[in-house]
Amino acid sequence: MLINSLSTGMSPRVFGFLLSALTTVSLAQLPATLITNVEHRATISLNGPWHAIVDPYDTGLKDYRSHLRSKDGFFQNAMPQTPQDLIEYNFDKSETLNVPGDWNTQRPSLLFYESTVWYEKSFSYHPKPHTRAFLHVGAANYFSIVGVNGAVVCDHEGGFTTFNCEVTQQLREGENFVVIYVNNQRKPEGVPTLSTDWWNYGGLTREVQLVEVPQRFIQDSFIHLMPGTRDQLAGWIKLSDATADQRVTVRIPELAIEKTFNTDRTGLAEFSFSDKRLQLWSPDHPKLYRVEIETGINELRDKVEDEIGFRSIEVHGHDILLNGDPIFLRGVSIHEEAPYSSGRANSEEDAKTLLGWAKELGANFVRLAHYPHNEHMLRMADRLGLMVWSEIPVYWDIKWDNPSTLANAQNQLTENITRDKNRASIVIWSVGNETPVTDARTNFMRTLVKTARGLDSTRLISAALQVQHTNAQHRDGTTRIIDDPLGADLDVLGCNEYIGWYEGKPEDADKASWKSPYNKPLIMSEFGGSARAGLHGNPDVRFTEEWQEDLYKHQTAMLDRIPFLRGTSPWILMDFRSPRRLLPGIQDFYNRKGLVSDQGAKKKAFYILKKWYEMKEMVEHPGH
Ligand code: GCB
Repeated sequence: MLINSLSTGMSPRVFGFLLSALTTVSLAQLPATLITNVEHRATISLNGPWHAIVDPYDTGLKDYRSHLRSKDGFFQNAMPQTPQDLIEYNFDKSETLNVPGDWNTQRPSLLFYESTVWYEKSFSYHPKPHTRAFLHVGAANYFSIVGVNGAVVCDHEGGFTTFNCEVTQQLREGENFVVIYVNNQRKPEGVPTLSTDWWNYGGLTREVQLVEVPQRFIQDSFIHLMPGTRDQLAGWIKLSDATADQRVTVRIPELAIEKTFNTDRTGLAEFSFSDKRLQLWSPDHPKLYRVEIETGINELRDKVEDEIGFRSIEVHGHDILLNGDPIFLRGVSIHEEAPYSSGRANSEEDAKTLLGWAKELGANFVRLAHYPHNEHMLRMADRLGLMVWSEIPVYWDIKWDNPSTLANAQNQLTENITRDKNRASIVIWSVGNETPVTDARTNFMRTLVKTARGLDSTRLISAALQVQHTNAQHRDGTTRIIDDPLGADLDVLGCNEYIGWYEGKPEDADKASWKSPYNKPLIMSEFGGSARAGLHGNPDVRFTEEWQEDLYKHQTAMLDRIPFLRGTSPWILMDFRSPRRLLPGIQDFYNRKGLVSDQGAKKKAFYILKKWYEMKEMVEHPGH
């Protein structure tokens, strides 16, 4: 959580209360300092090589005996001034790691490393008059502390969300340095907790930049199609200061729209207006408009632009409606893992490859599992016309009773929604995956559902549930019942099932039928099985492409018989690294459930799913 905040001149609680009643996205819980749409701001990149000190004992942070936090630590980036000085670290003489990038795949010795690395980068800077500067970190897994020129400026918990801290006061003319402590130790109370089925990549895994803004700037904005309408836009613009009567202009040049609004005393300008010429965003027509927002004059002038699509997403009984029309979500799940090279994905190129494969599969939907992905993915999904399920890493069995775990999950959810709320592609916020049903868990998850709804009432809320096949309560002969009590709180039911892999044989799907007590759409958010690309044999031999192919044949036939099914996101697009997958010669630390191997080879099951999706599309749009 951030320890640096902008001054609004009002307590965040009061400020939030004033706004929450008014807006579709409530600002009540938005992180006070997060600057959004950084892609379109004036930035100075700090990407590239950073000096890195591997510090498994936290020597640079903690006292050697008490292990309490020491005063200065390596943030000082100290250098001996005389030959007598004793300083037992040296950034300049330390080897570098590339940013953005996980440390695990940059040095063989760090592949399994789970502890601390200190990053240091020196750069020259020229402070500009009337300009504020923020250090912006795309993601640092898992816990990080940021120092600038020896002063600690902020810390952050959560490995997949963006944060920034103001550094205007710390920066100076000429040479400057940033030191960032990053620790990826798994913690029982963390989000995620100790056990995951993905690699615990550590480091500054996304871009690091300095963002320059005027003294008073456009901190955040949201513009969207008003639910229930086809031509009405609504939203708000939030200035960094709580200042009334500031003029804010919204322009959409392609529609010759120019509207001016005034801020209220909290610095917020709310608006709505309609335009009959509006073309809506959809997978078939991923129309984006350039939207400009401007405020202030002279040195207080701030202008940002963005490419934004407008669409509505609703549910009606078992149906999911996109722009008012029923749609089947033909999807696939994706981890944020780089094609061909492994390691964390973080480039436009990676996004193009991964989402390009999804398109080739015939998908109109992707589930970005199990945590918020980098912004390139969302912007690419906007452009390619892929609907997105976005998720936070509330995964398996976390500390449901621990208030700080809940606060942490809420904060990650809030940061996720804050960064991505203007992406038309996102249609679902998911609050977690396969969380075992207990009262404590359901209360925890309900709080997250409320948080998401409070922040954004324009999207659907879901979670990937699990029907415990071993638990007789959820079965009635061969019928599986989606009776998780959390279903009552969700707009869309997500369900993970592994008939034919963890449970029984692929052909068992032929006898399975599904029931739900809820009058809601279901997305089968996971199903699948493992195959090592290139391993062929009989369909009854595990890990062959033929087993996986056969499984997809039986699965798709079963899915066709679920009357309330409105989407699928099988597990998973591409093989990904996992420390839990130990089988030599087959897994070698990879989860092999990919339809595509980590080297880009398409497995046989890819084509089964592709054929099924083509058929689904034909049924939905005959003549397409
Ligand atoms: C699941 C999890 C996913 C795993 C997958 C598997 O149910 O949601 O994170 O990777 O199963 O392969 O076992």
